[in-house]
Amino acid sequence: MGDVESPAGPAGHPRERERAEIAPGAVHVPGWLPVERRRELVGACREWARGPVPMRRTVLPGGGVMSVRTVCLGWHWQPYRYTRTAGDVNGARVAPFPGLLAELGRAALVAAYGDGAADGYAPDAALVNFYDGAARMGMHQDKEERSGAPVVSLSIGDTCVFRFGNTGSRNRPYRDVELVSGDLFVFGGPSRFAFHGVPRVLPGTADPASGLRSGRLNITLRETGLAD
Ligand code: MD3
Ligand code: FE
Repeated sequence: MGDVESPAGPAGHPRERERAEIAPGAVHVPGWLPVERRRELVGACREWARGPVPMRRTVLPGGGVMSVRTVCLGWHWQPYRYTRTAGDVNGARVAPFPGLLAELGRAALVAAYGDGAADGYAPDAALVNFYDGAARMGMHQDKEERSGAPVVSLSIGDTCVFRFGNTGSRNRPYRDVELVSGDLFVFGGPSRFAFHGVPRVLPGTADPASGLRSGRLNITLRETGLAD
């Protein structure tokens, strides 16, 4: 330690693990979630995973099964729409959207974009994704929402490689960014409808203090723009 580095980092190399705008409207805030909040969220996710709609692997219309396990809150997502009941799982009504996640989502927007960014932001759906060491998520867009509001993403547990692409196709150009336990990523503005995916998880990289021994949790908060 000792020497003060320039914002660009030593010898002009970009420093990692600092707030970064990856593309217009796409802001990465490393380590945003305090370890205590990570622990709380891991505990809450364990409860949410039990039901009323249990966490499961989503079956795609072509018969494929996702490797990621998912449970939804507020609205149930199934390919490719939101419903209040999980007709593709057990028919139960999805759990209500927790007030604590709405507050967390607003705080996340302020952290990413600054004061005032959360005015009027009212996320009403959460997808909780669990990745074991072999799980992946292919390049896709999230476009079932009827709202252009930003999507908030929180990562806990094992580090993953997150691939952030463009709005035109699932192919290049894209950027690969490591998402580490505690990281926040917000996708708004022109980035809201960009293709993105998770090509791999890096097993053994979780911070045990967060309460996950292995695997990765990702919580995304969305405004669906839907009403009952
Ligand atoms: C960019 N989840 O749940 S989080 C998803 O890590 C999803 O589990 C991934 O993609 C995960 O749909 C990536 C980052 C993310 C989430 C939603 C987005 C990026 C996004 C919506 C629009 C643009
Ligand atoms: Fe997505």
